[in-house]
Amino acid sequence: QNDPNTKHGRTSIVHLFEWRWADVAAECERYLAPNGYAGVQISPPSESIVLTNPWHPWWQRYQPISYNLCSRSGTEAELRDMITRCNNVGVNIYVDAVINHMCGAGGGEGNHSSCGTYFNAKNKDFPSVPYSSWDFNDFKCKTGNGEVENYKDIFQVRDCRLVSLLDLALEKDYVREKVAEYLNKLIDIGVAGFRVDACKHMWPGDLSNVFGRLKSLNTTWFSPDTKPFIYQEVIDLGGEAIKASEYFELGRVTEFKYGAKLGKVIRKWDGEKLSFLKSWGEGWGFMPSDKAVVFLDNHDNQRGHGAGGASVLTFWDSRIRMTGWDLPTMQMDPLSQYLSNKTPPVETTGNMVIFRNVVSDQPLANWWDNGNSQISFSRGSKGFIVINNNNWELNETLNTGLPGGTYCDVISGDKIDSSCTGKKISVDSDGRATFHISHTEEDPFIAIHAESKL
Ligand code: AAO
Repeated sequence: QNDPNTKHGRTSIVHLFEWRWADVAAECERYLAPNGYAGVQISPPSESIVLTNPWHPWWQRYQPISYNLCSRSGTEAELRDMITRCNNVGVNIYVDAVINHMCGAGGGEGNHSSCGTYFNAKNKDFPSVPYSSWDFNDFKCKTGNGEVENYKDIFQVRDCRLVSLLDLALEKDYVREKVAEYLNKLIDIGVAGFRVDACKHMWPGDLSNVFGRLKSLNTTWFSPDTKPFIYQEVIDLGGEAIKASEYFELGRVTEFKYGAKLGKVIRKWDGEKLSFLKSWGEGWGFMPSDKAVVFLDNHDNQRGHGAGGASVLTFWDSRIRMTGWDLPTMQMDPLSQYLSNKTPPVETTGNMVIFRNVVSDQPLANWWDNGNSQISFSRGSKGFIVINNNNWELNETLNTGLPGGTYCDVISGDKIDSSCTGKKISVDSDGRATFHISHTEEDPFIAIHAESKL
């Protein structure tokens, strides 16, 4: 369950937040597969509440009212078609699974759900699953208002309501089975795994039981006995009672420190410098690499929800974010905030996703820095990157670790057949090349790799 089950040596996934299934399918075919993307995290496909104040907010998707595969992203038929088409071009689908809770306690009664299914939040009645008041945790929660009030108390966090969301009793065999049925249906349709929402609010033992009920992946696209990839959303920035490490046995965990710390380095807060990245990795207090899913920002902290703090780089910081240069495992879709329920345009990034695939089996080598915020390094003999985050020019002759030849910089342009639409970098037979990067450039960095050789 730690293995993302990616295909063709691909290594990055993208979150197409709030995209419609039909658009995800088209994106897999026209852009993601040709550009080496391993997979897509999709918004929750389960039927959700429909809110009107504010009008249809993105977060209504995190309030299930049934496990019907019928959401604002599309119907079950559209979901199935998308999963098939993405799998057919080698792009995996990971489902954002909301299993900690149903809708908010104040969600009302009626058919105001994405497919018109009846529910009654006050009575905790969700007849389409069915769940009734017996299936919720309120009897266990000890806080006065039934809410999580204090993140230092592990019992509150797991037994009480997260922001008033009706908290499912995952200790019950019946609830475990209903959740597993939902996930297994998605496995049968062909998904590769799950981003499991709000895991901090569920007991690891309960999750272990639910995950133990999951089937192997669909053998149309995956080898027999392949387990679904599990990555658990646990926000652990330190200072709370619940640790990410409690969930390592069950699968991988989202590493929120990664984006928070990298944001500080790029923004040069607290005296941070790019040169400090020489030791970037577990030494910075991150979880073990083989347990982590790393990313710069997520749908919450882009929008002032969740956690990560002001340092997190989002699409609002396009120049300093330098999309992809740090080789994230997951990138966020920058456009989605405005585009829910609309067809998105083709994106033009992705060269760094290919870079990451090309260098993925290569170690960090040839590190250079100016003692400040100009750095360069290679990944073995397959890729090289130079970054200028200082307020002055970079003019250096550097060891690239690459075989001699002329390379196309994939930041300023693309290699098309044997020509380059961006800067050309000439590497000597001894692996050295001269770089000029002005601090006023739009993207003050250069990246070349084995497949961008001309
Ligand atoms: C909405 C309304 C609510 C309403 C509710 C029900 O906003 O007012 O009561 O409906 O009617 C999303 C939205 C929510 C929305 C919900 C349901 O973000 O606003 O509620 O849908 O529609 C915690 C959880 C974490 C969760 C995060 C948002 O632990 O799991 O809150 N993320 C996921 C999803 C998210 C979704 C849900 C869960 C629910 O990604 O999109 O909610 O399905 C601390 C804790 C964190 C905690 C944060 C925020 O963070 O560590 O565990 O996240 O607080 O409460 C420093 C600390 C840092 C701390 C932070 C903030 O940085 O270092 O640890 O300060 O205090």
